[in-house]
Amino acid sequence: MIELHEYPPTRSQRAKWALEELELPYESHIVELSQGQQDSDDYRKIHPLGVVPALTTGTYSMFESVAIVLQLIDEHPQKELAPPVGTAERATYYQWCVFAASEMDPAIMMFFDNTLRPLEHMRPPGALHEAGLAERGRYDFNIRADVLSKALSDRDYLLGKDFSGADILVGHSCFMARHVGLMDGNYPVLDAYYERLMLRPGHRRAYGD
Ligand SMILES: N[C@@H](CCC(=O)N[C@@H](CS)C(=O)NCC(=O)O)C(=O)O
Repeated sequence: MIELHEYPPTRSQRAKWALEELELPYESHIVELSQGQQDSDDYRKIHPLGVVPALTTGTYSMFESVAIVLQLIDEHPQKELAPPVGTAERATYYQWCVFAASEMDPAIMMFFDNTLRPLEHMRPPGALHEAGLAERGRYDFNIRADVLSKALSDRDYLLGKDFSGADILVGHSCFMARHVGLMDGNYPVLDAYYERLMLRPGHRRAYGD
């Protein structure tokens, strides 16, 4: 049985959304981040950084939300959530999957860590919100949101008409950005994109209505 170690609505939602899109049975284990369960010895054996998500199956255990989504999708090619390896479409797919983790998440987290993140949850303990870093996060996010808006201006999904794992990964970054107030109506193409994603039954099952 697949076991998902999660704490909605954090980045563990990516793994959950992929599991729901693929219609795979899984067991959910909530890691109570607000109570410090991520720092327990038992959880650190599953994820040495003490963050979510982590996934365990009968044959392997892994962490990193992007890697988990890519692995689950590759295990179920019949669901067609990724283009074939070696194609031009696969290149675009890889591009956006990595863009989510390496370009969008850091900007959003820099903003969140320096605005809304409760001070008692800051790392290292005692770190404070810094207005300059919040603005840097917003600035970086805006540049990336412009790039994404342009890419989505003529299509429903990142690869065109077909939904893929790239939409799960970038879609969750859009969720995070909306959640922390970085969209604020400034990116109508991205709002429309995310609202389209929200209509998917897999998204509904993962995030709730
Ligand atoms: N790169 C990792 C980031 C994971 C991560 O930082 N998760 C956050 C929630 S979004 C977490 O568990 N934070 C707990 C903490 O910092 O105590 C991934 O995408 O899986």
